[in-house]
Amino acid sequence: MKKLSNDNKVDDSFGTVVLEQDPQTKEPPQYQVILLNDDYTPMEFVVFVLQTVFGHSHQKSTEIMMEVHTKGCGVCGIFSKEIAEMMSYQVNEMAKDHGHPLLSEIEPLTD
Ligand code: TYC
Repeated sequence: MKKLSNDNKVDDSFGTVVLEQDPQTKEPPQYQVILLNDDYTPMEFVVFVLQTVFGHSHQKSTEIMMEVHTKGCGVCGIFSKEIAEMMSYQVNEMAKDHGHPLLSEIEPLTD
């Protein structure tokens, strides 16, 4: 492959012009914060955590909590790696501080 110009166009030697992403303009990877279900954490506490850590409304927090409760896990939000790590840490620490087994984890978003 040969670089044709500065605007990220590449000739694949079959005469096809392919658009190539400039590494400098590539978006940073994003991460989902996933909340896991358990049998013991009170529903109201999960809603409280979602409102406090993620800033979701009471309505939205209740929807996410019910999704986790019925399906086993659910997405609280999508962030950069550093922010997702911080949010997940806050959830897990809040749960520990209150003696609940509630856990969250982060997972890279693949496109
Ligand atoms: N399953 C819990 C209960 O019945 C509620 C719950 C919801 C716990 C979501 C964790 O991430 C969770 N009390």
